[in-house]
Amino acid sequence: MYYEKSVSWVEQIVSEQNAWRTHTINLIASENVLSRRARALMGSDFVHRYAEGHPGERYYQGTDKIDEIEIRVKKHLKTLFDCRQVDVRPISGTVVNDAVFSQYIDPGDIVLVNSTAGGGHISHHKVGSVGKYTRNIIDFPLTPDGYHVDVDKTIGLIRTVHPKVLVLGKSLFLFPEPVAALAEEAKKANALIIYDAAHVLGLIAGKRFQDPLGEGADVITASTHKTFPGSQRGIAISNMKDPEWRTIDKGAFPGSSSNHHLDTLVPLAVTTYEMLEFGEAYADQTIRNAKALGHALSESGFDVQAKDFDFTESHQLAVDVTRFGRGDEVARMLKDNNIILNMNLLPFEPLENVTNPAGVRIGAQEMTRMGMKEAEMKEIASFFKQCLIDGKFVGDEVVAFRNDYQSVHYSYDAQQKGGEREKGLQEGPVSVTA
Ligand code: DSN
Repeated sequence: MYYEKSVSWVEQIVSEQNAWRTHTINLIASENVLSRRARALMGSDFVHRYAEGHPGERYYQGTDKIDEIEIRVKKHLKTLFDCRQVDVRPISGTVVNDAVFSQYIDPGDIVLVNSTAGGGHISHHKVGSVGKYTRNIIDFPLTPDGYHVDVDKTIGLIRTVHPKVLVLGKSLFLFPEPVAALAEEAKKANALIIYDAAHVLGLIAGKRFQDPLGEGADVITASTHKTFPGSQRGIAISNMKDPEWRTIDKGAFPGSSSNHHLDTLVPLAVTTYEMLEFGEAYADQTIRNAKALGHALSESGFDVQAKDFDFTESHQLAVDVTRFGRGDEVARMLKDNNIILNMNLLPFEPLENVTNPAGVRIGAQEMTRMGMKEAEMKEIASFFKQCLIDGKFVGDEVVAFRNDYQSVHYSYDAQQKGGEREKGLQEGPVSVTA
């Protein structure tokens, strides 16, 4: 019988993780860090509690305080995204996708999505959420560079197959989607445009990416913890009017979640303030950093994708690493040097390569939030070169480098100095009212 006599090993592992990941160069494009002020609110009494439905119409007593937080965070999110409707109850990006897909996709419906190799998220595919509702899933045609939807071919496809839904947005997401170019044709075909903004929500909030609703998308789904540097949850955003929005509301509850994990809603309220106040500067620097890293890696001899398009307009880069091995091997080599990223299929690769693809994906958002700028991106590119091209171990240098970047910028943390931060948790400026 497996039975360890103490739980201290759990505490030990958590403390090792904290020490390790605060001293690694974190380039996973789907992650970010909470500010100290947001994180300090986790683990409150809300971690024990339940709430279903909407504030004021709950199925449990004792929800007065979370009701107040939920009402106010939604108001602030509506200000941030300049929209009519927000649902903060889905507990992740995939859960919010399922909440929306379940309401709009019926057996036999045709749905256009980004292919897996073209960057599409697993929830958009046959084995994911869309596949639970229909098998008729067609990939958007791509332009020869592989990183853009081919608009003319897609318009032809819409006219021929009459899709019910277009799912734009993806996980390997270097450039804006052609929402405006497809919106008119989608409308003529009576097709709904769902825009999965999980990766770029923080860039949209910071007004440095496209404006999907303004360009004609019907609903945005997203997680709240990639470029949007919040707690791990999901969100739906739209300008639909109430009767239509009620469909998505039902998809969120009771359709895809009941209690919505109140402990993680609380820090989201703080992150929303941070994005209202510092979001534009953060989004701007994130994209500058991604571009700077793309240039520096390319100059060092790496095959950074989409060179003809200046590598990226988002937080991400894609690199073909086949010169050094497969993506999984290269990601492991970098991890052994304290540089953390993930392997990724590149456009037009066969799906069989999913566990040993040609590429790796890089995200600049977390290191941007830790205060790094273009100069630091050059240093990161140099670590890549030393490790992968020169075959040197740079793990200790990476730890020493990262030691200088330990506070979260674009947040209230950054306004307080050193030991003042903890005290500051109670005191930072709050300039937006509910
Ligand atoms: N698959 C995750 C990613 O893009 O990393 C998102 O769920």
